[in-house]
Amino acid sequence: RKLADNLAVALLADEIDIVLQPQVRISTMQHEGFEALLRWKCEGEAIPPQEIVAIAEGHHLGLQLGDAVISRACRAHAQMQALGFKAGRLAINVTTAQLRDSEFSRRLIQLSGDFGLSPEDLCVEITETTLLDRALEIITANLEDLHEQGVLIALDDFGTGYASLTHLKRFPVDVLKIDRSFIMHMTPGSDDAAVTEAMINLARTLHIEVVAEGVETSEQYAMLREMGCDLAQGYLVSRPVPPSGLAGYLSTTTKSE
Ligand code: G
Ligand code: G
Ligand code: MN
Ligand code: NA
Repeated sequence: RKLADNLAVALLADEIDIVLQPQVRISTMQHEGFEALLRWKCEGEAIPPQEIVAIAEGHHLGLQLGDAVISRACRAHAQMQALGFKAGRLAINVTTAQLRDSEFSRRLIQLSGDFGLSPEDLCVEITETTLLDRALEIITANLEDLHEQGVLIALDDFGTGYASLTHLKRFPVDVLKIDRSFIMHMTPGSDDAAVTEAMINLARTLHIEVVAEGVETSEQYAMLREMGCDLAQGYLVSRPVPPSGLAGYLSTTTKSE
């Protein structure tokens, strides 16, 4: 199909883009890091990231796309570090298909190392469906290897899927990202506020760090602070920033050395 052909060409031409959305530590309001988000326009039309991933995986381009995102994100991170900024941790979304490759862990460390990043600079974001996959042995081996080397493992979109509490104990999950559908409708006394607080308390019990996604208002931020949530990501902090805008963003939030 046309989209798949264009995507294959874009991958060869290194035309896959990313934007980076900042995360801040709620208690101090200090910059903590970025999540890399895929962006690609086909003939002027922006294709949603999940659709890009689905097209790629339907045409044996999934690993190539994944590597392109990793390279782009690490390049942007390395450029910030070279300019004297503390870019912080770099979170990258990773699919089940990527983690089914027994070489994934080794390749991520290698690729990011080529850009001067160490494992401690990285966070791998997975979704709950990855933990329910049939190829669980390879996936678990990849996650455990990454975790042991110092890469953080984050469970994305938490609360929307079918992962159970046992998954949090069975897998090396370091970070929980509470899905923005909970944060969006969170008003004092609401069910969503109660559920969010319960997820935060659960994570704390298991010594897992919590990120709230889709934080748009200072009211939500204040409630999350009250609940003991660790990190916030969302339009209140910043929209996703293209690599060309990172220095500008970091110069207003952190001190260079
Ligand atoms: O950036 P946006 O809000 O449109 O992202 C929509 C969804 O696509 C999010 O759930 C996000 O996790 C996912 N996504 C964004 N970038 C990537 C990527 O590089 N790889 C994968 N697998 N998913 C991504
Ligand atoms: O599922 P994931 O968290 O990886 O996707 C993040 C997506 O959510 C990004 O595409 C980003 O553009 C979008 N997003 C980030 N912050 C906000 C926000 O505060 N409000 C809304 N509505 N969307 C957001
Ligand atoms: Mn994500
Ligand atoms: Na999400």
